[in-house]
Amino acid sequence: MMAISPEPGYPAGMKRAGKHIFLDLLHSEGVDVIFGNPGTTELPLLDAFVVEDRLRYILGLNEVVVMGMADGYAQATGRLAVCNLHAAPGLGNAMGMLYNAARAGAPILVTAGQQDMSIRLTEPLLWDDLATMARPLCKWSFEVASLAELPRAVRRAAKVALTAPTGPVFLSIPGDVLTAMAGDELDLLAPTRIGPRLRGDADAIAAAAALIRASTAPVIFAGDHVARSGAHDELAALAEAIGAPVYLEGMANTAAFPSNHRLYAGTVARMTPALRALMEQHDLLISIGADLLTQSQATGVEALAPGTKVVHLDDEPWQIGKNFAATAAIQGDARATLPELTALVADCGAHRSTAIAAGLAAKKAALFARADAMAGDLPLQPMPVLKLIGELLPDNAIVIEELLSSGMNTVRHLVPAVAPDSWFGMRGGGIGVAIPQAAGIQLAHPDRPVVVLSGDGSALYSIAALWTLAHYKLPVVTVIFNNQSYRILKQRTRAIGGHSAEADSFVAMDLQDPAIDFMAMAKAHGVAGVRAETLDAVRTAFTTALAAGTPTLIEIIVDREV
Ligand SMILES: Cc1ncc(C[n+]2csc(CCOP(=O)(O)OP(=O)(O)O)c2C)c(N)n1
Ligand SMILES: [Mg+2]
Repeated sequence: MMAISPEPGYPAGMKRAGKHIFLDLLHSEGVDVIFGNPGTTELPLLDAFVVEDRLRYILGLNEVVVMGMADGYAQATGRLAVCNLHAAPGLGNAMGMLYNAARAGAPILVTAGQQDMSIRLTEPLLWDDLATMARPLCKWSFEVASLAELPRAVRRAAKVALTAPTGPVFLSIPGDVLTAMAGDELDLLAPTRIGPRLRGDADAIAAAAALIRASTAPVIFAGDHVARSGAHDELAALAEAIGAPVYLEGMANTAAFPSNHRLYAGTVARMTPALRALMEQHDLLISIGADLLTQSQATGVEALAPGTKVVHLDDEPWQIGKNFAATAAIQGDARATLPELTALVADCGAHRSTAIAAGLAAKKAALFARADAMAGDLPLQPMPVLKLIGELLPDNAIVIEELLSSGMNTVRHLVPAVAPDSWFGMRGGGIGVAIPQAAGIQLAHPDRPVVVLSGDGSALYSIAALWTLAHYKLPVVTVIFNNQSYRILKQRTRAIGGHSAEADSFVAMDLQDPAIDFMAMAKAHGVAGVRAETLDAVRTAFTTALAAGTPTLIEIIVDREV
């Protein structure tokens, strides 16, 4: 039994308040930071922080920022991240970012203060049924009715968030749970961690090997699970052995395969006609933890031809065969399972690898040549800017990407994404997550350069995160590609071929009149601001910002033509 330690400053044997017990529980679950934005229902917790020296409270100026920070921290560490929101409106504000975190499988314990149980029935201000609000986006959602329930609820929440498929969980914590007192009669219980290295079923692996050996043109799609599992080497060994290009899944979030590997083929298209064209060139799709196949818009075209055979390995059974029948279906951890598969296929396609790599190298060279050809253009084109940033980026940097039209499927060639924990971006598609995530990631990795690549429109959803960077001295370099528009929406509107395409006119997609003053925005939040309109200026601004040790916002003026 874990005994209750005395409240700081009080003699042993005294009863201890729920607010301290809550922090004891989190500390013993390995938590060292809570991201939050406080209100009346959370005041007991904030009061506890006055004498708390094991955990830090990191303030975000709204719940979009708070939830995004927790998401970044959770994804960058793989450990439990905790955030604390303010009752129903705070949880409501956080929902978009909670959606992103859920899609990314980020292990987060989302908590919200709740009105006291004693007045719950009267429907007080800020009250609502929080557990029901959070439930669709969380693996488990529960309202803690008493201090007696708190230890078991926190233990279960942490275990559920961290067990594959990892993801957010929610606890509603009424104020009177935090102010109630308990003594040694309350057992704080202990953490449970389920070992993640589940090895796939031997028969399913043998079935997958047989399909691969019979294939003449296999293709591999790699997803977040590969990065989380740390299975780069194991996947590279498989790809070389079977002679297959490796694509990242459509809404590629992590560096699921090292971009400097000779079989790295970039991200797959998000639109199904392009995806279908790619799949016509292959007779077997091998998905290693990829989301098959996220569509960003209905096109009426199926991504896979009928009868395409699929080998599907994932730690998440829900994903396996979800939309496309898995001919061989393996539930397991990639790093633990791939070596057995690679051994069984015995270099069956290794003879193809060099030719495939040569083809990919030629495509990559052509892309770099295209970027070089645009190097003299003004206003700047995104491609030469990205190529330059890629050249200047330190090896141990972490990139958080939310570029939309400035990035698409070129950014992950032009800016290297090598280590499995070196890149995060846009899993859920809800924009405004990048700068908050960067704050969480920089807190998790204080010694690594952290760089945000964001569109102007996206940055504005959560620009208040700049203040958190300044306040906690987090030296994130925030690079904003400013085209004064929602350019990707213009491209998509034009593609549907209606009045916009005909008249070259777009409603509600220009961020002008007035233009957003990003330099004033930086100054207002206490971070350094630099505007760059040429490649030379980008070079100077980026190298200076990396060396500064304090946060910088770099605004790059890029072409706004659609
Ligand atoms: C929370 C949320 N609101 C709205 C959207 C719709 N949306 C997708 S991209 C986009 C515009 C992005 O603009 P910007 O970041 O400037 O990139 P650009 O398209 O100009 O390259 C919008 C509004 C979204 N994905 N998520
Ligand atoms: Mg824009």
